[in-house]
Amino acid sequence: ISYKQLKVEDNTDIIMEGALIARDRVGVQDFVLLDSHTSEAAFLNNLRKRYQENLIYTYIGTLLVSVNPYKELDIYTVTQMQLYRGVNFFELPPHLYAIADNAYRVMCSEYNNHFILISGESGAGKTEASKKILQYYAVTCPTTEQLQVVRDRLLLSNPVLEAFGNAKTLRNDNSSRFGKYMDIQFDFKGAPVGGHILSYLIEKSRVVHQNHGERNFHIFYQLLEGGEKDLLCWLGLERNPQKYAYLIQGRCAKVFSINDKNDWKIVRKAFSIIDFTEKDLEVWKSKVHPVDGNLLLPILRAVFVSLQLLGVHLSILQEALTHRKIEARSEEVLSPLNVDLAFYARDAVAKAIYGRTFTWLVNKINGSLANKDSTRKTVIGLLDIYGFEVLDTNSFEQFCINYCNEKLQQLLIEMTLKAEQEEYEMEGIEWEPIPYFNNKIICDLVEQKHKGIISILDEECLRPGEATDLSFLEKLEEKVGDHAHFVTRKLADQKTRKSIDWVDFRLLHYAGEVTYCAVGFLEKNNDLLYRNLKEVLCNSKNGIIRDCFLLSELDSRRRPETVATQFKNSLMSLIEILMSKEPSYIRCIKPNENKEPGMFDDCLIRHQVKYLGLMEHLRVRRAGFAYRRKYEHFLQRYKSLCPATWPHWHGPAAEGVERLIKHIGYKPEEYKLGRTKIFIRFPKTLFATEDAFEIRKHMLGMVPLEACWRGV
Ligand code: AOV
Ligand code: MG
Repeated sequence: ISYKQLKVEDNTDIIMEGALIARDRVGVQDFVLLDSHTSEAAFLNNLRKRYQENLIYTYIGTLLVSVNPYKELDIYTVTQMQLYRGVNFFELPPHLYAIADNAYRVMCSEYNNHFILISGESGAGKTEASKKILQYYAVTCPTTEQLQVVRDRLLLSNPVLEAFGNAKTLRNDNSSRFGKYMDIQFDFKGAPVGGHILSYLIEKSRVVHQNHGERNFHIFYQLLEGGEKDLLCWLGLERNPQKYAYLIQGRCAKVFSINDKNDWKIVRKAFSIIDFTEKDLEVWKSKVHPVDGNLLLPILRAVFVSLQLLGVHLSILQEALTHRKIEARSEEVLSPLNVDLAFYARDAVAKAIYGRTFTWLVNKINGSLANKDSTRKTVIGLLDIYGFEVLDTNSFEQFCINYCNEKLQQLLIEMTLKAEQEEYEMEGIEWEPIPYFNNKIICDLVEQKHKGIISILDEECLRPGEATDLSFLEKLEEKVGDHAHFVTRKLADQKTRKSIDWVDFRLLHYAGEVTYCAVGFLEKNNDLLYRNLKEVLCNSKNGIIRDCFLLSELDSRRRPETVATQFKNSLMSLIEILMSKEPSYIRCIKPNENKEPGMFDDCLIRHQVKYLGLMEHLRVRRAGFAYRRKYEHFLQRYKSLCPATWPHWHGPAAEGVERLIKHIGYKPEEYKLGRTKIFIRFPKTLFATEDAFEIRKHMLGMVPLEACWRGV
């Protein structure tokens, strides 16, 4: 089949692998081509038709909409990858690979940085998409034997981070419980030469508590199921997860869709490739002597093993877990903890160790991905973050996760809907404004200095002993009670009919209403680890624990930033990183709540289409232009197509472009000339120009023709 045959024309049938598939059955591959582009019903209809034919990807211009198939599809093979390599965006059926390839090619030709933002609610397919994109680059980018190590490390960083950072939730059996932004660095030849990962707020409360039907992080179950006998013996662990209170609160240690034993093998292999030394791996072994189970009561045995693993003395840890050091008139007094507080202290230690070891792990991976040579590199960033989440009981963690999703939605609005319209205005292109919901108002409600929910929460955290979760709730009512997106029981009657508990507050998020239970907000935001426990960990004999708890922390008298504020700041800097790069977007949709293949739940999907702003996006896109480029870039690329501009054009670039497009015969309805850019309405106009350019390159002896057609 020839390359040309694969070309998909507007509204005509798609010829794919020799088979003619009627458009009626499979819908259109770009929503922009729908006859009735303003109708939500037509939009859903198209999405449904395609989904039923296993066509899970559809474009809105250059944005990719993906619907989770919940089954393995035969579209991620190496052959498929090769097919998409170097091919113009709209010439093949929509795919993640087209998005990945497009970002890559623009990066190589314009030498700029990119990111791919993958968004959607929990279980919609973000993590799978990000892994598949990484695989695509690993397979299709040029590499050398030397660079293969980097490639393997990039790929294998995933199973390690997933083992420690993902867990089974009610929404998703492999739910990301941390946010991840990964830069893949490329050299001037376009070879991946390194990477860097930023991680965001891991949900460490899961270490000590899981809701019904949920699990702790995968790694614990993998270790118990797959860990070698010697290793478990060293760790003083038994295979049966039922023995461990931290692992069975959700009552589902075993999950049908997960093979913990196998996953453990992958993680172990990954560790060796990611350059973990045996010394690092001693996190599992640190001088623990096998414990004779017959000699000790189980509880004492557990304490004994923990002590050795943590590298601390029994008496010191015992005291730290049962007492609190209080400073009174420059004297330190030890005050005993009651049972509840002692449990609290124990949980706080477990959470702190897990959270910080996770950061240590990310740093370690970054060390192994780092490219030390100083030549200039370009990057493609992949953002895969925890999706919007509504549970039966929503706590501080959901508040942070949903706030993060609000921020990403805001970024998307800023960079697409708003930017698109502002650009037309700036460029002097005639334009009918399209209304859309801007969720900035909700972001402000959460993050505004002094007035936002996070500030109010922080203020309450500054009043230890006096403030409670309820006083926080009262402050919220007082300060943001009249905000259109905030509801409490006191205010519920005026704003909503749905009942609400007296400890709850409700936020009307862009993606729907979420009721948060205020209980635990103060404690989780403070994230307090008693000083004497910190001292114990800072003085640990275990190198990794010491790396995680620096002695310098003990000297600092400064109050550490609260969890929410740290998170807010890290998101702000993430947004800054992203804003400086060229974006591509993938919007993932969850088709049903049952994780079931083939089931297209109209109501659920309509809701997502709505809050993701896909209709607005389509309207903007439909009314707009598929492609735009600065005059200088456009002229530089295509100047060989016109005798007046080849080999050099000495006048202003805009005039050069005008001469050029007149020469190649653009019709007036196909383009518009702005102040600094040319705007091209239809992809096919650009394809024709690209084709002419490829042939011209061949004629000029720059490239053999086969390379132009990429071997098809
Ligand atoms: P998420 O990343 O968006 O949720 P995942 O990417 O983990 O969701 O997808 C959830 C599950 O859906 C996966 O474990 C797969 O079983 C299935 N799935 C997703 N995409 C595909 C695909 N392209 N092909 C086949 N199966 C797929 V969260 O991390 O919960 O927000 O925090
Ligand atoms: Mg995920």
